[in-house]
Amino acid sequence: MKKAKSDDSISLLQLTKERIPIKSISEGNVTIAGWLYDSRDLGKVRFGIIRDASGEIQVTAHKDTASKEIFEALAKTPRESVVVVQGLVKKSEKAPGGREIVPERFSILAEAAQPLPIDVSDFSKTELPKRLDYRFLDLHRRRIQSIFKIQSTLMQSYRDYMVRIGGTEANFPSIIGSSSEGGTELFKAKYFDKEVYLSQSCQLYKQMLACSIEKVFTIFTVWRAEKHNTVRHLNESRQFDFEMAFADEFVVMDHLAKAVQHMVHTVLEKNSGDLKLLGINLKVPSVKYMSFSETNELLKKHKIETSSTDLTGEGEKKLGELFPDTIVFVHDWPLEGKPFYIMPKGKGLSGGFDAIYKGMEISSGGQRVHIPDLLIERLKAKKLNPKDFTSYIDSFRYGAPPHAGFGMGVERLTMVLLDLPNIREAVLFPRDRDRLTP
Ligand code: AMO
Repeated sequence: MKKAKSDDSISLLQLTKERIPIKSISEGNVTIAGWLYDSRDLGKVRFGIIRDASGEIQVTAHKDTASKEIFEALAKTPRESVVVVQGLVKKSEKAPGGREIVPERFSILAEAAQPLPIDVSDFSKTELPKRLDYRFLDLHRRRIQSIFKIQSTLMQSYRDYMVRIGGTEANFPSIIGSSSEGGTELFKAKYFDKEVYLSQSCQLYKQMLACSIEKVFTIFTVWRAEKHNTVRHLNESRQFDFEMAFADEFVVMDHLAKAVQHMVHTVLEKNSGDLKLLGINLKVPSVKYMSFSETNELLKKHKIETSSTDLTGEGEKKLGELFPDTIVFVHDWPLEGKPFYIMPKGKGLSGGFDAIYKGMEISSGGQRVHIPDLLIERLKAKKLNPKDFTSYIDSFRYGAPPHAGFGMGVERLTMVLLDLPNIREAVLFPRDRDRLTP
C-alpha cells in the first residue's frame, strides 16, 4: 500500500495540480482524491466507491491484473478514509455513472478511525441528535452537503437581488442595550461591569440606516432565549433583513416576493444536481395577498381554530394546503399582535404582515413608526419603557422619512424549500436549548 508519507507517494503540490473533480472525469488517465465511501469484495474483484464534493466513482481492481498492494488496500482501507487514486478511466455499464477507474496507484492521505460513530452510507440508521453530535461526519454525505450548497445559493442570490434594486449591504452590532423585539426573551451577557443582551434582530439599526441610505439589507444572526423546543425554532438563527425609506408595507412585500422568486429561480438553475439528490421538485412560487380578517374567515370556513391577534400553526398549515407553491402575504394585521415599531393604521389594524409559504411563516415585516411621539405611545402600549429606547426614538427627530422592511428566516426558508422535517437540518451547527457543541 502506498502511504502518503512514503517517498513514492504523491506530493500535495503534485496532487493540487493533477487532481480533477470526480464530476469532470470523462476519459484517459486521471488522478482523483476523496473519501472511500464504500468497498466490496467479490473474491477475484474488489470495488471501492470514491466520493469527493462533486460526485462518486467506482474503482475496480481485478486480482489478476491489479498490483497486489492495491488489491489488498481496497479490502483493508477503512471507510471514510481519505485516499488518492490514479488510474485509467473505463466505460462500464455496470458501474454507477457508466464509468470506473482501473487503479494504477492508491494511497491513503488520512485513515479514518473505526468504528465510525454514525453510518455515513445509510441515513435511516441514525437519529438526528446523534447525527448532529457528529455533524462533521454527517457532512461527509453528499445529500447533507447539498442542503448547505443550496443555502449558499439562497444567500448569494438574496444579495444579488438586493444589490440589483440598489440596496446597500450593512453590518450591525450583535450586542445591544435593550430589547428590539419586545415580547421575545433576551439572552443576557456581561459587558465589563454592565449587563447587556445578544441581539434579537437588527430591527432598530436597519431602520436608523434606512432613514439616511434609503435601501439597506443584511444577513444577520439573531438570538432568542425562547424556551420551547420545537421543530421550527432555534435559539440562534439568521435572517434576511431589508429596510427601505419612502415605502409602505406593500412595497416591501413586493420586494420580498421578487427576492424569493429570484432565489428559487437561481437554485433551480445552479443546484439542479443537489435538488435531485434531495428528491425535491421545486417551483418558483406565485404570490397571493389577503388581509388578516379575510384569512381568518377563510380558515373558519375550513373549521380551523383562529386567534384575533395571530395565525395559529394549524392556520399556517392550512394556507399551505389551500395555496400550494404560493407565498401568501397576510396584511392589515391586528395592531395588538405586532411589535411596538409597526405603524398603526386605525380601527385596531396595523401596517404589519406575515408571509406564509408552504404552510409556515417565513417572514414578517411592515411599515414602521417614524414619528417620535407615536413611537413613545406605542412603546407604552406594549408596556415597554421609552427611556430604554431614547437613542432609537431620537434618531427619528431630525428628518426621518416613512419606511418599511422585513426579516425572513434563513433556516425557515431553507427548511420549507427543501421539505426538511426539522429546522436543525437547515443549520450547520444548531444552537438550541440543549446543544452547544460541536
Ligand atoms: P420575527 O421575529 O417575526 O420578526 O422574525 C422574522 C423571521 O425570522 C424567522 N425566525 C426564526 N427562525 C428560527 N427560529 C426562531 N426562533 C425564529 N424567530 C424568527 C422566521 C420569522 O418570520 N425584526 C422583525 C422583522 C421585521 O419586521 O423586519 C423580526 O425579527 O422566519
